[in-house]
Amino acid sequence: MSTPCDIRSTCPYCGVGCGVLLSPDGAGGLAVRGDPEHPANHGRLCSKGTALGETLGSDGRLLTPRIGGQTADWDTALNLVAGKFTDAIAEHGPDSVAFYVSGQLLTEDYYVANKLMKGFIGSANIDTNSRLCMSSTVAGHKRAFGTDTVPGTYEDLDQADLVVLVGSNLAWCHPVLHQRLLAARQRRGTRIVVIDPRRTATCDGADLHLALAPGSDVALFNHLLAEIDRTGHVSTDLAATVTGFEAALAAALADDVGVTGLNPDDLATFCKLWIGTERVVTVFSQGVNQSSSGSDKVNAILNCHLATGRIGKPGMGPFSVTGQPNAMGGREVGGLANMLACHLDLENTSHRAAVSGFWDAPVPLPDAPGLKAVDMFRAVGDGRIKALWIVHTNPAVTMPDADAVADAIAACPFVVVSDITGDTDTARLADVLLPAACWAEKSGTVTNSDRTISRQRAALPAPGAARPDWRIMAQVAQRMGWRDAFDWQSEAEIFREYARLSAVAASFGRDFDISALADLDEPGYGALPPTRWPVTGRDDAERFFADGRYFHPDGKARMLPLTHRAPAARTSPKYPFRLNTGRIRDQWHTMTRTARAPRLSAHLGEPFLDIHPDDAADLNLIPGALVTVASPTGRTIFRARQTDAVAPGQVFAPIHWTGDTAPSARVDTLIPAAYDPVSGQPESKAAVVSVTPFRAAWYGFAISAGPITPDSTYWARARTPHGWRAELAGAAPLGDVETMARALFALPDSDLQQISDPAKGQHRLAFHRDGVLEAALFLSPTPVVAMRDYLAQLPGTDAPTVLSGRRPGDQADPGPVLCACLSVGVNTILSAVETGEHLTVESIGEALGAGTNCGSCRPEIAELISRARRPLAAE
Ligand SMILES: Nc1nc2c(c(=O)[nH]1)N[C@H]1C(S)=C(S)[C@@H](COP(=O)(O)OP(=O)(O)OC[C@H]3O[C@@H](n4cnc5c(=O)[nH]c(N)nc54)[C@H](O)[C@@H]3O)O[C@H]1N2
Ligand SMILES: Nc1nc2c(c(=O)[nH]1)N[C@H]1C(S)=C(S)[C@@H](COP(=O)(O)OP(=O)(O)OC[C@H]3O[C@@H](n4cnc5c(=O)[nH]c(N)nc54)[C@H](O)[C@@H]3O)O[C@H]1N2
Ligand code: SF4
Ligand SMILES: [Mo]
Repeated sequence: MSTPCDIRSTCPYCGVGCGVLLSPDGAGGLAVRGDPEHPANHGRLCSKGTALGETLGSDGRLLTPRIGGQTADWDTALNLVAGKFTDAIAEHGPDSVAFYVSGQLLTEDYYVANKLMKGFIGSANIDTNSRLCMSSTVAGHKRAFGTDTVPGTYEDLDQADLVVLVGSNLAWCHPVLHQRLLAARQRRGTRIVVIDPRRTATCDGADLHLALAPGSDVALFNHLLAEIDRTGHVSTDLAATVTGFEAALAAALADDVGVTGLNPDDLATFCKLWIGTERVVTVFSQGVNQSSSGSDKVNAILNCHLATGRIGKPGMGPFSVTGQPNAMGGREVGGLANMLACHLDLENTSHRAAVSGFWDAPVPLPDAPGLKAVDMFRAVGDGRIKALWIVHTNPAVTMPDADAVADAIAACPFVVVSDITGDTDTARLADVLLPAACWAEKSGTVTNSDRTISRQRAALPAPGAARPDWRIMAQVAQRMGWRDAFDWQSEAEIFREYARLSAVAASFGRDFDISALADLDEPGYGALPPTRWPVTGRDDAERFFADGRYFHPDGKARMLPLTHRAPAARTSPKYPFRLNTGRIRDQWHTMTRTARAPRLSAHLGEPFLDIHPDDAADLNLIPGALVTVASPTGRTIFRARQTDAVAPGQVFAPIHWTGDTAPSARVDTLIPAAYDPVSGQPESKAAVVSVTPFRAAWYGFAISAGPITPDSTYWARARTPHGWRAELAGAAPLGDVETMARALFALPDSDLQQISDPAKGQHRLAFHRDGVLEAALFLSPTPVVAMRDYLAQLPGTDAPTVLSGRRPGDQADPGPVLCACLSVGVNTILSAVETGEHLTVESIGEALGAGTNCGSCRPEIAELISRARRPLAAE
């Protein structure tokens, strides 16, 4: 139940778009609960949503504008930005400036950015991190349907009999949706197939996991199409609704499913399941999009749904799940360099004329696409872009060839970054930093994966001088001379203008139409409930494509002839491993928010490289070893984790660590800037690398109540409820350990307790003040063995036995945290399993609470139980 002081808003992380209830605690904090009335989550939240309240506070926030590192007032900063952009445009033309924005912006923010660049500056050089995320899906949808229409809804997952997850780790990346799918499976026995080169938490309990060769999805779905035809399952309505079948089938028949590396039995099982199940939803995500053949992968999936007519009906269809909270809204509002607002086309003269007239634009709208992300940063690098504004994204970490991108930003004559913190790898390179209000302080709308528009509502005042992104951009636009066109007083005004523009788009027969919301007054906008578009005020169709009509001029969908292409980078003796990258359960991208919540770092607190045990044996890796990973573009160091979840020859690393958290583990420094020729989306999951043992002269583990500032060759740090923890390693021999430790913790005169065995290279140091532990450091020539999670709790206590590195004998060690919501450790769960009384996930939940909140650790609990029971079964 909500209480009168609850503010309804939307989670600012993933595209599931869960509703949250926020109640300010009066001290700058917020209590956060799931909104039982929101159609996306019905009250549920995942670990990240649950911990939202812990990510707030003015600590670490950017509180004022900064120019060249110095605090400045808003007037000075806005005038400088407006002046520099105006000068660049006057001297070098409109295409000499660029905006790089984000799928995490609110629709109102996005609308302002797009209107300013395309309508008033007159350039299409606005692109967004959605280029790295959704652009292959946009291209695939437009090719097949004529517009970027997502036909799927969450209810389809409730109603399907088979759900195929392609390149999607739904359990970790869309956890609430995954739980919803598992609940449907409980009710109706939904079958689940996972198609992913890697075994993930999503595979747990799936009926089938197809560990296909990286990049081979087109060949797999071509095979399925051929089988659909061979078994006589092509839709009888095909001729009336679809063109291109013959050519698509011919190309499919000519393709070679052998490149998938899948065995014939699994292939047959998959085809039989898919073809034999009318209600099939094929969910896809970054394993599909982030590929040099990403658009073809999307169309290969759409081909199968179009051929069978399994689209536009309950419980079936292709369904691209969006990543960021407003990835979908950004597509609607035209945030990409190759589109206009409201799904109108930049290349279409009448579309341009209509939008130009609506905006009363002072210059002609650009008639060709602007620079897409990779090319944009190349243009920054070679000096074509004179002024760049980066809003709500961290490209120095997340763009492929990230070191080159950072160098390009550093060399650009004028760079503005709008962020909530000045401490990101990108913000550090800016000439001007502008403090943005964050999600809990701003107001606007977002659209989730199933086209539901939800309100984000401000629950807290913005700290310091921070302002909402739309206002900052509108104020710059006004100072560039366009006072009236950017003179909104509220988000609701922007939304109304946008809704009116959608009526213009609808007059061209486009899908995106929210014109019935154009008259929303302030209270109406304030109270807007979650609303799935279209919202035309007429009899809106229940779902798109139910009538077999698509948005190409002839009203028919297109099937495309497709052929498998291998990933752009080829393995070689120098780079023998294929590097896959992706997300972990409890962190969000570059961690500027999630790393502030200690419990979210408890699950996986250090960057890692997953490598198959056979490969690890070939490399003579010891347990806990660090490895150097090199590619043609960069070099990194990761902790190796040996696991058969990855196939031999493949390795996997997470994307989240940065210069601030683990500078030698920025994975995008390894990724080449290869991209899909149609969508421009980079191939973020198929780099080639070498892996070699990192020859550490020493390893270290540190805990501290205050910040830890290492400067060793390798380090990774994370917050804990009691301060910080860090993993360290050095290539050069240790010098004076006391000097090193005092500098590491900035504790020049605390009391030192030390146990050293210099001959063995073992050192343990603890610093106390007035009997209270401030910090401790463990050093060893081999990976440090210590009860890390236990030690991390000690700063701030008297901790008399800290130097033993372990818990006093009579207390059990809970082990690494598995359930982040309720802080339950692996050993605690294992002990419960060993009693023999708790052998199911449910029973563990009843006994320990683990897995009962967000549920996203349930697959890992199940895995623990089955691992612990295996020896028993073998007896
Ligand atoms: N916890 C968490 N959740 C998030 C995010 C986050 O940062 N953290 N970010 C959000 C965002 S922006 C996005 S875009 C989504 C992404 O959500 P997902 O796409 O589900 O996540 P990823 O981990 O990037 O990649 C998914 C899977 O693709 C697989 N894959 C790699 N190559 C191939 C291939 O060639 N074929 C196939 N079929 N699969 C392949 C990988 O092994 C990986 O398991 O997550 C959203 N949710
Ligand atoms: N190798 C590899 N690379 C990838 C991917 C991958 O799977 N593999 N995935 C790609 C994908 S799908 C995505 S979406 C990108 C994500 O990559 P990014 O968008 O670059 O990563 P974020 O950490 O989300 O960056 C958001 C920034 O906005 C700031 N911020 C937070 N709130 C606000 C606000 O309200 N206003 C403003 N102005 N700033 C704010 C944050 O502090 C942070 O610096 O990474 C891509 N890169
Ligand atoms: S699934 Fe988690 S991260 Fe995604 S919107 Fe819901 S609570 Fe937020
Ligand atoms: Mo994304």
